[in-house]
Amino acid sequence: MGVINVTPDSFSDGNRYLTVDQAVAHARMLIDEGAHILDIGGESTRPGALPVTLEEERRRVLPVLERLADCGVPVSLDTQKPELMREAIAAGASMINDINALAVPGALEAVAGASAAVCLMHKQGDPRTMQQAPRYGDVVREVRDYLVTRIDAAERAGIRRERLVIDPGFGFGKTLEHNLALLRGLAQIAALGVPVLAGLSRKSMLGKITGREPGERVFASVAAAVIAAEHGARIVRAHDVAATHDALAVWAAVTGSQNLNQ
Ligand code: 7PJ
Repeated sequence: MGVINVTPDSFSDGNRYLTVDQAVAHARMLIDEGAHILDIGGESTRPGALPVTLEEERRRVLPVLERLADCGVPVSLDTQKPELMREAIAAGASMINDINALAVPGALEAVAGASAAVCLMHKQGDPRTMQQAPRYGDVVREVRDYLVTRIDAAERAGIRRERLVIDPGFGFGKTLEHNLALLRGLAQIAALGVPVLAGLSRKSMLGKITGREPGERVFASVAAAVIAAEHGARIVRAHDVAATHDALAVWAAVTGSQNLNQ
């Protein structure tokens, strides 16, 4: 899954894909590099980020989504806003990627009647404050239990399990130790039987390990992607698609997993 941020304040590539033309060009490059899914985001969720209004987020993402509706790969929208989920699906989005796991009032209903896939992500707290003092007893168990409650909520709302993807939400209210425990224990989450998405690309946990700035975390991100795949992730969210694709192609060849080019 290749990431396209249409935000002026994203930590890793903020400001670089601001115009619709630039975002679309970047998307086409990511497809050429081997992305099988594109994830478009118009609201930064990095630690400390401030929310954006519905109007502003709509203005950022809908024109990009419309231009990419026939790009040849499924397009996901990273949003927390039920109104925008509906509009994005109408504009051709194949997946809603919600860091709130459809817990905001109206979100379950916004996607229930459609056929789009949904990514349910775990987070603790909200992006403004989530990194201040994350606390868990057993992080893997708590994240897994939360995802089970959100899978149940989605199914009760009429969203079939086949439409769901789950995500432990690396970096969303987690210390480095929490993130490492989740990566080590990812197979316990994959054992729920719903495909797991892992988003580790350029994240600050990799900065803590390597001492590098976001733009210099490609090698660390690739390593993390392969480890995530090895522990059961089925979708890897990545900024550096070419590097990640090749690394996963090697992993797939070794493990006999489905050829990434098919
Ligand atoms: C994630 C995300 C993630 C899912 C972001 C960043 C911060 N969606 N959106 N999982 N991260 N599902 O790109 O580092 O980990 S925004």
